Amino acid sequence: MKAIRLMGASLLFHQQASAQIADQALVWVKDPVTLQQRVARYDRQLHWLGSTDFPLSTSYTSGSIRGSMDGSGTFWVPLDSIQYPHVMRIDRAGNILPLITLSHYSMTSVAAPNGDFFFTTRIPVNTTGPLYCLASDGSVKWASMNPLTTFNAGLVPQRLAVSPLGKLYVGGATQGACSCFIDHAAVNRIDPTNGSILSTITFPGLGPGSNKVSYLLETFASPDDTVWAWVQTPPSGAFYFQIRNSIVVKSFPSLAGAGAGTDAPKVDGKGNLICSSFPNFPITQAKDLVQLSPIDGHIEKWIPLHGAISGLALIGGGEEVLASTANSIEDRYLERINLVTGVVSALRMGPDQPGSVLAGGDATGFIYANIVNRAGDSDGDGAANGQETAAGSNPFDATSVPWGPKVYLSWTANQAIALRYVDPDGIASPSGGLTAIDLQVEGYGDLLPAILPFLTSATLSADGKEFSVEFGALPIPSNLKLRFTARAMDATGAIGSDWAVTPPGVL
Ligand SMILES: [Ca+2]
Ligand SMILES: [Ca+2]
Repeated sequence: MKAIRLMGASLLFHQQASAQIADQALVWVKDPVTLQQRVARYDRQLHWLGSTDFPLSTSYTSGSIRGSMDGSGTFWVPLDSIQYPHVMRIDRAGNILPLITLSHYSMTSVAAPNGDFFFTTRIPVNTTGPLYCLASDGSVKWASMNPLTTFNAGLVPQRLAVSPLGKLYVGGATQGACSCFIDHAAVNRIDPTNGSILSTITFPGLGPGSNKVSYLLETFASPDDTVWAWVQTPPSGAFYFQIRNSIVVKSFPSLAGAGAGTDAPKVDGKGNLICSSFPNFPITQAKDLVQLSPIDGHIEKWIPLHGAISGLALIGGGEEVLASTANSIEDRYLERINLVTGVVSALRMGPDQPGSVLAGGDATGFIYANIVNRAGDSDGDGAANGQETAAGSNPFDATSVPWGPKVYLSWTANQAIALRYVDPDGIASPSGGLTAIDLQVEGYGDLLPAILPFLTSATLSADGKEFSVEFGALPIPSNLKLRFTARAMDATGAIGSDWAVTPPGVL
């Protein structure tokens, strides 16, 4: 019961240190009448931080834009416009930096560990343009058709992935050696310094007879330096193929799970695949968040959301997901899911945020920490980004560290508040155990002292590393629509936190 005696110690908590990459998510918003596009920024708890109009009116489908984050928190955006051959950059305060002008129309992007960016392009509409390599100052290092020469099936766009060790892959469609007009998905490994092809992997389909058509739907990187290819193989569904260097090391059927909207699945710090539920087109029907095992593709988690998923991004240490969802033009949400507890908190988007869709690619910077710069320490807390995402601690918050405490907040079926504290040092360890806990209610302060009389259970795990409490029969009105934030600090000053909206969980 040591932790219980520590209630009311919230003054011990200090302000979170700021990292170069802000803990926020970028959301595209588009006016359906004027087509004016803007970017809205939201924090981890779904507070609106600000909006910035795009400098150009554009006419693309906003959800398809896959941007990439750099080490300063600037988001590099291929405009995917047939009007403007520009790459747009948005800094962490929402400012639009000077546009970068290419000779072709950029479609999708990926960031590399050395600070370079790769962009696929087109020469308007259905003709593939060169693959571009841009330096961190926006200058063009090289632009070449060479990486794409094997993709002779005439389809755009190509898919891009860069592994944590900087291996560059581009995927597309080829007619294969038979030139028999049957498209095969293919992935080329490319020399990132000059665009030459190092190897080619093709993925024949599984259809009956000579119908071996297959389509590459996505490529995306994993923290273990592999890259996934998600391949549709009509009529038998889809498969995930895991590529290491130039070899397919594993494949399994896609039991569920697709990209969200037109974006790739996301990968957490342990390599799990986080995606939307529907296994095939039309993927806009997917209303459930799914976690797949990278071992054999089995479904580890299946969490219903409030609408069809149009965008996904991991945030914080990767135990949290943000999703944009919609049931109609008007009925749209920005949702936050705790993957450990399954608790969903949603913000219903107002009419002032038309067409809201989470930015594709790296909308939060999590991919930067988990894939692009695993060796870096973006928040200066002494733990490398990759070490933090592997442990589920926040690479952009110096108070959140792999050896620090965690807390998980949920409500039971009868609406008792359940708090679970986890500390790898041991909950009661004098050197690293918990020293303070609180339960902040937005606008009201620490609720923990007030609910102490309602404590109905308290359990310390046998190994002393987990402590669970429940507060039942609380006089809390239903549908309060308040954000609750539970925090725990340990003897080293490390802080773990979780938050949720009071049931039923929609703001
Ligand atoms: Ca760190
Ligand atoms: Ca950290």
